[in-house]
Amino acid sequence: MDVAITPPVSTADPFSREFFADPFPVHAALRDAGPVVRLAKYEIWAVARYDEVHRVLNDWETFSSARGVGLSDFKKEPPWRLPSLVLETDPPFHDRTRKVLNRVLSPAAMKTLKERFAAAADTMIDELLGRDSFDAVPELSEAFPLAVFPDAIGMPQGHRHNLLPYGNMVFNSFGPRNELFAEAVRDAEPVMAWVRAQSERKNLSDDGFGAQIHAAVATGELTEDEAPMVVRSLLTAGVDTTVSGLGAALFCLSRFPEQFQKLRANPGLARAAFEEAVRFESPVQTFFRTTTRPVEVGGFHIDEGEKVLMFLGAANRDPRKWGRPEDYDIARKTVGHVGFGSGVHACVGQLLARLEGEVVLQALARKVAAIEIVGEPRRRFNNTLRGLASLPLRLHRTQ
Ligand code: OVM
Repeated sequence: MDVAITPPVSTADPFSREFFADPFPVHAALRDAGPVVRLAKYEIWAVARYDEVHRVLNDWETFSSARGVGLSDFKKEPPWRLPSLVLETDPPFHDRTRKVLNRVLSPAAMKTLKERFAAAADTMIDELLGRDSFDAVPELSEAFPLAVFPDAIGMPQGHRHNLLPYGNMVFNSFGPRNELFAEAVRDAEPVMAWVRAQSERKNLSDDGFGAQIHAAVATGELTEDEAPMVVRSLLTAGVDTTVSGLGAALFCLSRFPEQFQKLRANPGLARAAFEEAVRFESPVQTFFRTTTRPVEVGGFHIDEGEKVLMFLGAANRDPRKWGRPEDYDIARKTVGHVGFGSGVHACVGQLLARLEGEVVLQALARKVAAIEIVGEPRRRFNNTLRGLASLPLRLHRTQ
């Protein structure tokens, strides 16, 4: 006899301002409700436990990205922008693009950037040490990626701040068509044409990531129409994410001074301290998949063509997986965290993100004795990203 098992249902809205202000009680409730939960408000499925999030991320054949990794199902409504050739695709088509990006963002490529990035971080921290106090969001977590990443791409000078409203818009677009999205579209409207122009070969230097992507046309790996689209992926995914990641690390190290002192004692922990901040805050909070077949998850039946929301941030603090998940601990074994995703779509820029995090935290560890929060930190709400609008800091110089 078939027994209809009704799945747990939640009325939570994970795209509301109340949720963004404090997502953690809702994360816990969703994890505790069951291995999958029905979100009544959006008529979708959600997974918030580590095991299920990891499973969904690692079964691309069942949980597809090609119908969009946001709430919108590309099969039911036309995509609002041309779909990404890497994010919003499945193998084997995905792998073609991914191979090019893997090469451009490879360990070997990172080696050539490391010294330059480290020098830029040292200069920036030296400058900030000369100030009484400053807002670490615009002046460090935004300023650093904007100082190094467009150069690495080979973009022309000027207007680089335009990348921020553009990224903010795209990351909001993965959620519902709420007020946050509408606002972000209004903010990004004036920079859309500029962003498109930045992806063209003629506007890129001969020695950056951009030129390397365009070079994949000559090898037959990409078509002429595809190359600017792949550059677009870098411009979209490479700034706001690392801004949120650096902000997360700075916020952690200023809230947990004993952890900063551990880092000062051993600056070699800079990379680990950044990684733990990515687990702890999960700058990218959520992505969706769409089921390609009927599937069972944790004993519950999900039909074909269903949207499944993955709470990366909840998985990264699941007590079923992590000891003392609410502690920011730079000595923690963070291996397995899903802050950069997992599986075939795992963040292709994660080595670049880690390099940026490492050099900034190394500079802090070497030059700064204490990080003081001197004003009220404010969050920036986004349908996908968890980040800050403001973090007023004072840096105390190492004697
Ligand atoms: C892209 C893209 C956009 C946003 C995020 C992302 C996290 C990729 O256009 O390919 O990955």
